[in-house]
Amino acid sequence: MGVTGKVALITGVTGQDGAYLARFLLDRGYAVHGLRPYAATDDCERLRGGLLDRPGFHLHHGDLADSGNLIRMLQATKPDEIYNLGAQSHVAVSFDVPEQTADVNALGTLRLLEAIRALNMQDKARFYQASSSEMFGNAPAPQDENTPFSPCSPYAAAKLYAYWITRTYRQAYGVFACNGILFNHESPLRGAEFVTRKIARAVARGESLALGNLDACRDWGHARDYVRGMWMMLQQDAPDDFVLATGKNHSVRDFVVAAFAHAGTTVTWSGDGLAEKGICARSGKTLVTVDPRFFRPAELHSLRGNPAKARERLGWVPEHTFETLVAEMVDAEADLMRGGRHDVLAAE
Ligand code: NAP
Ligand code: G4F
Repeated sequence: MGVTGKVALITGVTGQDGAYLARFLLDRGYAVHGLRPYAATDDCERLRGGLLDRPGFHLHHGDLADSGNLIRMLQATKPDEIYNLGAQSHVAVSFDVPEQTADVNALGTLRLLEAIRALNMQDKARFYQASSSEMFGNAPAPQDENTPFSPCSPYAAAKLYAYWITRTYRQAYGVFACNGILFNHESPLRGAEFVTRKIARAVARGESLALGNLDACRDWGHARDYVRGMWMMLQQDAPDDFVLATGKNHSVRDFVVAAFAHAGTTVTWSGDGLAEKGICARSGKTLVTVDPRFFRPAELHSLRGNPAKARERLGWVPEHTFETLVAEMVDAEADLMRGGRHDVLAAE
């Protein structure tokens, strides 16, 4: 038991947000139990550099596809706060594995909520659901808590089920359950197949990049700010749903330009569509090409959130900007190249 006397359970603790949230809660005196699905290869990279050995941190095998396991984990850990971050979180991959995505992201959430109900824990355990701005689909920006949902990927459809079942258990059974509708948030711990990390890595290594849709716009914030917002939601007097976003968006092309600029390279663009190229202004070398393999069967063109409710009700304000995020990601990749590590315990 930590100094606060509180216990948290995090599904998906080995992911980007899981690592930042575990650190955030441990710093506040929580005992943290993290669930990770079994993996044949090393899945604890993000937890190294201090978290794994930290007193109060406990790692368990746990899977959102296994109801019995979830029930036993709740019984064993008796959490005050449950953060359901576990998911198949890659939108493009969800078109390849839609059934598995639905099983984990949608039914997994139901299984966890049912476990709370079956154990009669609704008066003790508060529940956070990792909902997503993907649920808005191509609804016009800015999107907020009142924007109608219009999912356009198997990932978003599964997350929408999880969003509604979370609200249902709040209304029907009195679970203190909150949806955080989070816009894209990144960090040096972002998975390597997401576009920001892919760009940062190529820039730091001096490699050329093949990308998909350069025009897509996202509201990119920093994961460190967003895990703080998750926690704030569960400290309120009453459960509710909140958008977390920066309120500004940029295109993938903007991210490329900013990342190269941070490394001292100016990119100019030539050509259209599949023939578009990003070129080094100084050397004329091709740095970026467009590869249709990275296009999606359905694309979400522009996300930009309105975080007014979170600002007014939670007092949540992001501390990182687009520019500091890009710089941190490129610098972290450069450190990695020199033999350093992405460290969740790194200075804030
Ligand atoms: P992430 O890095 O992909 O982490 C997801 C975690 O879920 C990983 O630890 C993964 O483990 C785990 N997981 C996968 N299948 C599981 C299963 N069957 N049972 C239990 N855990 C499972 O994602 P993230 O960026 O940290 O995002 C955290 C959550 O927020 C996700 O639910 C995501 O969909 C949601 N979200 C993210 C963003 C964002 O911009 N980052 C925005 C909105 C919502 P393995 O790695 O071992 O598979
Ligand atoms: O980095 P992405 O793969 O993130 P995406 O699809 O926006 O999803 C992330 O944010 C969601 C919140 O809105 C989360 F719910 C979800 O779990 C995940 O964390 O792609 C961002 C944009 C897309 O429009 C994509 O088409 O970048 C475009 N893109 C262009 N080239 C690319 C690439 N995306 C990837 N992954 N790889 C490319 O080469």
